[in-house]
Amino acid sequence: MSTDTYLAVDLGATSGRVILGRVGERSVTTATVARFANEPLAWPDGLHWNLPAIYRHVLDGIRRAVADAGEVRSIGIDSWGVDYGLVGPGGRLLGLPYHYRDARTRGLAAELDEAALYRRTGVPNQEINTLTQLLAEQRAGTLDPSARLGFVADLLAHLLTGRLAAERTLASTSQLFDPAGHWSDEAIAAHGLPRRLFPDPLGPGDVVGELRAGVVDELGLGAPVPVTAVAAHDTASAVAAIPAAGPGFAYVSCGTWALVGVEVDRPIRTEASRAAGFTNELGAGGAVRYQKNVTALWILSECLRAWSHGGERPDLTELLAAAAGQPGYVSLADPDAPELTRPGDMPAKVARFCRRTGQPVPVTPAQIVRCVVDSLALAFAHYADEAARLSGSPAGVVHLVGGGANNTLLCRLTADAAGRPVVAGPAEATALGNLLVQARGGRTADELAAVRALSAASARTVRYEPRADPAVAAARERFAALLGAAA
Ligand code: LFR
Repeated sequence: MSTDTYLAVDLGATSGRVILGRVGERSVTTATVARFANEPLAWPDGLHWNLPAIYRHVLDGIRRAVADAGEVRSIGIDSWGVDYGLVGPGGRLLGLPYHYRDARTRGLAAELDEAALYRRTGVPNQEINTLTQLLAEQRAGTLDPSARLGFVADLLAHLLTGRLAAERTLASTSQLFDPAGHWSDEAIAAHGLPRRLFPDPLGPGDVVGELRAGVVDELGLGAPVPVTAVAAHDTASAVAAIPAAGPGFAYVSCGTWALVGVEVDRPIRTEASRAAGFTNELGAGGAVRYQKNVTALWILSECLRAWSHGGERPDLTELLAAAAGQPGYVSLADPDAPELTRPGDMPAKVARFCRRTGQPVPVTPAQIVRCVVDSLALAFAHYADEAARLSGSPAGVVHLVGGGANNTLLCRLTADAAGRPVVAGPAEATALGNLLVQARGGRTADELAAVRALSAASARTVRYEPRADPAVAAARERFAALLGAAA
């Protein structure tokens, strides 16, 4: 049986990976060839991504992968959404991309006409959106009129091939793209942004180009390798690899963020949907990811950072075991309360949230972790139900993919809170989706079904059945009442 080798470059907000996939008729095996930290740079003008360092790691990863595998059929790149860099004439990079948590967008999203934007783009106002970031640059006078914009994965593809395009799943995170599949000229014009900023879109499964001669030489490759556009938004790649045989599921793609939703055929741009904060982002196979962005494991990593001493981080597995021994649903927090979405002393902020909302104040690390994990599980259940209700799609099971699938306490509590089974895994869904879209395509529903079948045949999953817990219903009500309990 023949196998083909593909390479996935998977760029996350805290780390990047280069993963080699050997794809056969009925299974896929993966091997990580490089893993590196993605550390932002706090520069005088704000928080940036260290794109040159990422590029260097990606080149080293490709070199190592080709040395290991002998031959690679294609390379696919995915990254987190919304952030972009600007490319000037001749392909010159105009500065480093900003980080979506940079403070320059504070308060700006609230000034936008959300109802009109939602009708055009299916995306509600969020400070992190590309649109908000571009408006901050426009006001600061730093938006070069000759520039074109490249989302992070598209920028890397540009550096490798010389071609700058806008992959649709990434573009759909911007609040400037019509989920029908093209840039929204109205949204762009309404904000006085230059139309030439926005490169032509292409979709999962299209070829971006071949590695340019300079890269082929530098890496000492025998021949150029094609770069394929995958579902370049990391969440879209993760959702593509959900090991489901058919429709009828909700999903949680859980890492730094959790994206909680359902897949639908066409965007839902109703007022009720806007009020509930759901986005319509594009997926592989022409699907629309109807989902809510929830701040997720980042809250726990910020807690660990605050509890670190002399560079030593406490062990998360131990903390989760201690949290599992704590009583549940004592204190709950809205993971999207503004203070919990910003860096800095997270345990104190969680405690402050509980005090402000009249709940017992968690003190020990185990109590704080329990509060966070209870709250995330309740958030996942709440938004999975909302997604099913607002879209009219049944959601019999919840597929939980991404790093959160390794968190047993979180998966178990999500099943209890949702009152339906959670199928957890694969944890490496993003890299798998990236590899499988290269191998099986990402344009049609049939290609997406083939990607999912292969993922289901290869991925390790754990099924959590909901336990009857009489405390769940009251906890769900308390959680819902906390949403929007702003400072
Ligand atoms: C997840 C993700 C989310 C996006 C956030 C910021 O990694 O891509 O989908 O909302 O990061 O880009």
